[in-house]
Amino acid sequence: MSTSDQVRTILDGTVQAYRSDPAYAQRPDVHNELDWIARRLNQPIRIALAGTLKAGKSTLVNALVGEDIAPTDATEATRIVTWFRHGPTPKVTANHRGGRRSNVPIGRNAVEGGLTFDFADLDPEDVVDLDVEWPATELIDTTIIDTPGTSSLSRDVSQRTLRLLVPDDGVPRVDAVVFLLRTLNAADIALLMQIGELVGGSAGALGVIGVASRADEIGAGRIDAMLSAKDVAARFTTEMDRTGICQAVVPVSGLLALTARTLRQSEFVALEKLAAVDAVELTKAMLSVDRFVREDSSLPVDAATRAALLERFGMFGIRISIAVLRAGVNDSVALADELLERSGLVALRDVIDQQFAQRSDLLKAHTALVSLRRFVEKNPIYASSYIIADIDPLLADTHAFEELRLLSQLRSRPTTLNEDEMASLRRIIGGSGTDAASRLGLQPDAPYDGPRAAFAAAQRWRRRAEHPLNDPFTTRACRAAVRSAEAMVAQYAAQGR
Ligand SMILES: Nc1nc2c(ncn2[C@@H]2O[C@H](COP(=O)(O)OP(=O)(O)OP(=O)(O)O)[C@@H](O)[C@H]2O)c(=O)[nH]1
Ligand SMILES: [Mg+2]
Repeated sequence: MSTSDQVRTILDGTVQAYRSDPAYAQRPDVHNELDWIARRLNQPIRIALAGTLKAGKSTLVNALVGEDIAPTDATEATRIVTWFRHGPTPKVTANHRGGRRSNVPIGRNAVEGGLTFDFADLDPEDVVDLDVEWPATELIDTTIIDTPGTSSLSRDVSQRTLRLLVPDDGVPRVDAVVFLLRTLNAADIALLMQIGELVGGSAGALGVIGVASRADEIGAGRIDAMLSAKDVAARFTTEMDRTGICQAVVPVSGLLALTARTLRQSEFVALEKLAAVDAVELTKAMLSVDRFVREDSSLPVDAATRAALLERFGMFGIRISIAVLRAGVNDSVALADELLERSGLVALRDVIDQQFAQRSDLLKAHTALVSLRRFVEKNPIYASSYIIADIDPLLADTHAFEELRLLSQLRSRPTTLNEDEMASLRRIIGGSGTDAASRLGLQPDAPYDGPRAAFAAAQRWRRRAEHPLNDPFTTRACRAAVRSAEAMVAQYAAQGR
């Protein structure tokens, strides 16, 4: 039986227990809450984007969805938690304190073309969160939550994000978190720890990815900005590794990614004109932002268009586009592909896919178990101890949860594994994808090696687990690798039958 099915069985039993308990039989609130926990198992995975003020969260939401739907202007909307879900037609609803819901008119920002929500009839203080339904394919399997930036200066706004990620009642609202950081300081790390505890419960984080955001700005707009960003991300990774919370850290330029995904033909034409300018002259005109947007510049593109390009691409984006065009790319689709690749979004989506999407049932099952446990503690009945006795072993023994915990902890805790062993261990417990070929490091065209490779891996990790100089954590990690390998041996045997 899969973990999700086991969770459903426990849930069914719990529903029965509360229905037949006289103290709760007439309590619709209690039954609704149970119903809500169960329903979430069948809904898309919920991924929240969180981070410090102006870290680029809303821009990254837009880049991930491929449309300009999360407001990035400085209106009230940026101070409210906003849920982006799939729906047949665009619709924005405000959830008020006390449970009232109201419709929010949607407008287009005249200058940038992005969405704005009309708050004329709303008191932001009274709004708990916003619900945006949007017909984007990216939202079919994933609900994305944009959160207000956290900062020590703006407590009330930070509180809204914390209430979502670290709710007082301990019932998780989201299944996974992408944490954006421009710089790393003690407050960021403290917040990250709090979030990690929420997402994974006290046993360690499940499903947190770090993003070194606005990566194009790191190199001050130079062509090698994204390369420097990789260095910075590597440093971030080391810092974050110490917190033992993130499974991966990726440098991303949300702005470049969004522009690539929504590139306009007129922008392509303007960039082509710039690319045709004499190299020395262009370098001079692009020495600084001020020079580039100057009214009296001799560049063959008018000042307003240059300013618009700057807004959409950033200095780095313009430079890299020109370099790509000069290298012979001559249509807008190819330019968009190249920019998307360089933005880091493709890499981020791969990591989200590996860490979250391939495990979405598990992450949701984990959320349901933690929620149910809190629920039962809060509403005690005679069967409470039996229900908890079903939940706890599942939380502790589900091997896939252990894999996720280890993927985070392996970064922060010392082991006696050498570099090669560490790489292979991370792979076998699913760090590069959860399918057998990724775990065993097999080439896609040599699948027949699978059974033998799985068997050999099980033997190798069993020996490694028994090494006399292992510390307890190393032994635990090696045993997990044995279990992952044995699961594949069993899986291949079942397929061969
Ligand atoms: N150069 C560059 N600018 C970016 C990038 N991402 C966002 N920005 C700019 O940074 C500013 C803030 O971006 P937002 O996406 O609104 O950031 P946020 O984290 O949602 O901000 P708050 O919700 O207000 O905390 C905007 O002017 C964006 O255009 C990026 O990747 N590169
Ligand atoms: Mg925002």
